[in-house]
Amino acid sequence: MSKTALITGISGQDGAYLAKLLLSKGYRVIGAMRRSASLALARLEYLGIARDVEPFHCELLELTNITRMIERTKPDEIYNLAAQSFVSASFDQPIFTVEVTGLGAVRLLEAIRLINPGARFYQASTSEMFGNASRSPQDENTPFRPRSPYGIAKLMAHNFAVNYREAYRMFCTSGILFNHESPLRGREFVTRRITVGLAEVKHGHRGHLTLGNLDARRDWGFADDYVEGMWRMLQHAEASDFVLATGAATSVRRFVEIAARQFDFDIAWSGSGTDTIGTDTKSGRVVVRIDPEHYRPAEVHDLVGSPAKAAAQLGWRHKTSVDELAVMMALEDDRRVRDGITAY
Ligand code: NAP
Ligand code: F7E
Repeated sequence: MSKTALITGISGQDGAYLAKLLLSKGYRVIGAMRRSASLALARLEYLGIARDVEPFHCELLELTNITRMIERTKPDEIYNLAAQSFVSASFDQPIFTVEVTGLGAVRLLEAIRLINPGARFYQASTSEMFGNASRSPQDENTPFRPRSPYGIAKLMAHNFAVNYREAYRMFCTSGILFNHESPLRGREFVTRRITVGLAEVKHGHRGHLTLGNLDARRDWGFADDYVEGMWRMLQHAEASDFVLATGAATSVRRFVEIAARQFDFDIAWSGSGTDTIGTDTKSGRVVVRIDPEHYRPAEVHDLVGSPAKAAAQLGWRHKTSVDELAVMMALEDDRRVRDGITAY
C-alpha cells in the first residue's frame, strides 16, 4: 500500500521539490498550506505536479486546525517545512518568527504525539543554528550559537524534536541543512536577488543591482539534491540529526561573478565598504552597488558544513556544484525576465 506523506510549507521552495520526489516514489502527498499562501500553487505548477498534491489548508499558528489535519490525513511521514524562513525579516518580526518557526513545530509535535505518535517526523533545522560557529566545518556535534531570531526559533524547534525523540520515543529526525537554492528560491534570498537582479539589468528593467555584505560566505547547494536527503532521513532505521551540505563555502561576491558571466558581464570590484561597486569591464557600466539596508544587525559571516554523517549513514551526497547552481539559476531568470514571467 502506498504511504501518505504530509508536507507543511508545500507552497515554498523545498515543499515543491520534496512533493515531486515523493510523488515519483508513489506516495500520496498532502500539502499543507495557508489560505493566504504567498505563491499558493505556482511552484507546484512549475514542476508540473499541482494536480497531484492534495491540498489541506493549515495555519501553524492555530493548534486546532493542526490536530484536525493529523486526524483526517493520518500520515505515515510528516515533513515540517513551514516557517518564517527569511533571516533578515526575523530581526523585524522576532515574536512572529518564534510563533511560526519555533512554536509552530511544537504545536505540530504535540498534535502528532496525541493523535498519531507512530508517524515519522522531519524537522527542517538549519545551519543558522550554528550562527557564530566556534569551529569549521560544522557538523552534528558543533555547538549552536545562533545570531538571529530565526536561528533561535529554529533551535527551539530543533530541541523540541530531539526532546520528543528522547522523551516519547517518537521518530523525530532533524535535518540540519545548509543553504540550498534553485530557480524556485524566494526572491528575497541573496542568490535569487542576484540572478533576478542581473537579468533585469541585462534586459534594461533597472540600472544596477543593490546588495549587502558581499563577503559573507555560505555553503550553497541545490534544493533538489537536498530533498532527497530529507526523504532518506525518514527511511533510516533510527531517528537522528543529520547535516546536509556540500562542504564548500563561496562568498556572495563570487556568486555574483559566476552568475554575471551568464549575462555577459565580467565584474571587476573597486572601492570598499558601502562604496564598493561592481563594474562590467566590457561596457564600463556599474552593475552592482551596496545598499546598507541589506546589512543585518548581527551577521553570520562564514558557514560551511560537513555532510560526513549523511554520507556514511544515508549514502547521501550533493550532486550539483555551486557553479552549476549559479548558472542554472541565471539561465532560468534570464529566460523569465526576457519573457515577462513573474510568477515565482
Ligand atoms: P520557503 O520557501 O520560505 O517556504 C516556507 C513555507 O512555510 C511556505 O510554504 C510558507 O507559506 C510556509 N509558512 C510560513 N508561515 C506559515 C504559517 N504561519 N503557517 C503555515 N505555513 C507557513 O522556505 P524553503 O526554502 O522552502 O525552506 C523550507 C524549510 O527549511 C523552512 O522551514 C526553512 O526555514 C528551512 N531551511 C531552509 C534552508 C534553505 O536554504 N532553503 C536551509 C535550512 C533550513 P506561504 O507561501 O503562505 O508564505
Ligand atoms: O543571505 C548576505 C546576507 O538571505 C545569505 C535561509 O534559507 O539559509 C537562508 O538564510 C548571506 C547573508 O540566506 C544580501 O547578509 C548580502 O550573509 O540568502 P540569505 P541566509 O540568511 O543564509 C539558511 C540556511 C536558512 O535556514 C534560512 O531559512 O547573503 N547578503 N547581500 C544578502 N542577503 C540577502 N537576502 N539580500 C542581499 O541583498
